Amino acid sequence: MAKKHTLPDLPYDYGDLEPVISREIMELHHQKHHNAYVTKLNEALEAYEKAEASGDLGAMTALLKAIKFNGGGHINHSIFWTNLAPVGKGGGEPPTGPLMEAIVATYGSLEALIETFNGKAGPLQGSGWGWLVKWPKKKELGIVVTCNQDPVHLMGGAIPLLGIDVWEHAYYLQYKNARPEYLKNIWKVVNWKNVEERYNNA
Ligand code: MN3
Repeated sequence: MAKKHTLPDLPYDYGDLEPVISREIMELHHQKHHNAYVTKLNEALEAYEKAEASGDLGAMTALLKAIKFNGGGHINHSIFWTNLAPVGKGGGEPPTGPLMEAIVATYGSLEALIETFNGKAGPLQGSGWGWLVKWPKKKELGIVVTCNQDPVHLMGGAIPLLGIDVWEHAYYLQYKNARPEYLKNIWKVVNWKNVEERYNNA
């Protein structure tokens, strides 16, 4: 029996990221969107297990797309929630230590990193994510965008440090079509301590 995946609790309350992200967005995003990825992932994995048991290769291959999309959605949102923190509880407090040194070495400053990141994630066509990653071999930082719910590790084994959801469901109720405004504000609630932990463990 395949392991059932479950919706993780948020490490803060739904309204705690206000005014940067509204309670309404956080509730819908976590309870409806992320929850749907988890439910559909479990359904697809169960169907895959049945298809595998009967040796139905056609059915197995047909399920891979759903596993990638919903599994990616579960992976990405599970990272995203921990990448954020309320103001006064770490949100927006700049990184320190080896991560900050790597940011300065690669981008010159935190402000320059943010500018580069927003310059890539802002114009992304359709739905997707912006990512700060660590490349596995050179151990350098990088900024990439992914489409839909593709998990970022599929890009050459990139190790996700910080993911910003730029699907419209992440901002539309509050920012309407102004994705750049959402991207300008989101840094006020980025939990750099969490990004640092991911960097140090990568
Ligand atoms: Mn989302």
